Amino acid sequence: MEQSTSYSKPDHTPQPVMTTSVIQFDALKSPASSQPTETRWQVEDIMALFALPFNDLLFQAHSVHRQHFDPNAVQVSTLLSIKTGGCSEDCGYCPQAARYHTEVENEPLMALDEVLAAAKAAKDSGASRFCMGAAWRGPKQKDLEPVLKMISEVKAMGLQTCATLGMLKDGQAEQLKAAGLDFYNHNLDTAPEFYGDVITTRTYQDRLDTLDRVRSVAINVCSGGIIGMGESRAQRAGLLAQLANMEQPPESVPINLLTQVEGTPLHGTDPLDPLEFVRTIAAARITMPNSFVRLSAGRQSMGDAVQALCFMAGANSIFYGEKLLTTGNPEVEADQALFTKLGLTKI
Ligand code: SAM
Ligand code: DTB
Ligand code: SF4
Repeated sequence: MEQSTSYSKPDHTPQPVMTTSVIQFDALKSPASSQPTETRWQVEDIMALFALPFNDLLFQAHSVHRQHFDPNAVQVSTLLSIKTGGCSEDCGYCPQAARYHTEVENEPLMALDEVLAAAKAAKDSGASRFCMGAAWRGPKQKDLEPVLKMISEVKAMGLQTCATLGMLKDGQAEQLKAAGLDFYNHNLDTAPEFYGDVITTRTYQDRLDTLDRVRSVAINVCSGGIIGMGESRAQRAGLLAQLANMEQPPESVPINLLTQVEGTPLHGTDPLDPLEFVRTIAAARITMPNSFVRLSAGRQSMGDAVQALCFMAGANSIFYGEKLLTTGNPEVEADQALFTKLGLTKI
């Protein structure tokens, strides 16, 4: 296919350093930026993928998937909302924004022992990564300190650690790294042109700046978006182009289907055709062949057949456990039955 020839695999091979000093290469190399530095994928190329006959798109995506990953292995992460509700931001999809009237209450930061109990339960059910989410615009220093302790203790239990705490300021990524954080989740959410229709209290550039801070300390980047917010297909392609054209695309790309919550501005949006969601997963797989593509929010409304198509299209990660942050997710037993039916194993 033409599209696959336009993709050039990023070369991460360290180049020789012309110095006799003891400084290591990594200390000299500037960190990969989240700003697009070259256009590996034009939005039109991605639109052309979306426009392929469904079988051709899935075949291409599945072929790319097999070249880069075990097609029957799915990474499983469990989410915990360590600080729920009362958020100052105006993200139009989010039940945790204080300004919208939803059933979510403003709760204080969870205690360390409760977080560790949830992490142990996640590990016992087979999760390999534990992701802690907070309904903040960004962490204040007094908030960050107890979270650093949670990260180091969860890591000591033998789980990979992930956090999603909002925008980071200078010095905060360094503290997270020192605590043992493996992944930071911060989504671009949508294409730059549609972003202002959904969120006004922080900019696209703010998000890219946070991703740069995460990259600069060598924490793995987890960044994706939400599909089904009323964006156009070109805007879905635009989100993928932003992610795929990063100097180093995210290691993990969550693709969320909007979970519509009563009281949020996006409640009542026309539901997306599930096959368009599968196409988005396939296009993410083709444009970011080395990334884990996570089939994230929205699985509860999909049923087994649509989820199976997503795995075929190259999704190889899920959130596992009955709850996402404030909304529901399939029961662990249902996921276990699905994995057995599809012959999938957990990473
Ligand atoms: N407050 C932090 C932030 O926004 O960066 C971290 C938590 S926030 C809830 C994490 C992500 O969850 C958002 O960026 C968004 O992509 C996703 N999300 C929130 N509400 C959602 C919904 N109703 N449906 C799908 N995804 C949602
Ligand atoms: C991501 O991309 N999806 C997760 C995680 N990162 C933090 C969150 C989904 C939230 C769905 C709505 C809720 O449960 O509140
Ligand atoms: Fe706050 Fe995050 Fe929800 Fe936006 S997505 S309102 S920043 S919790």
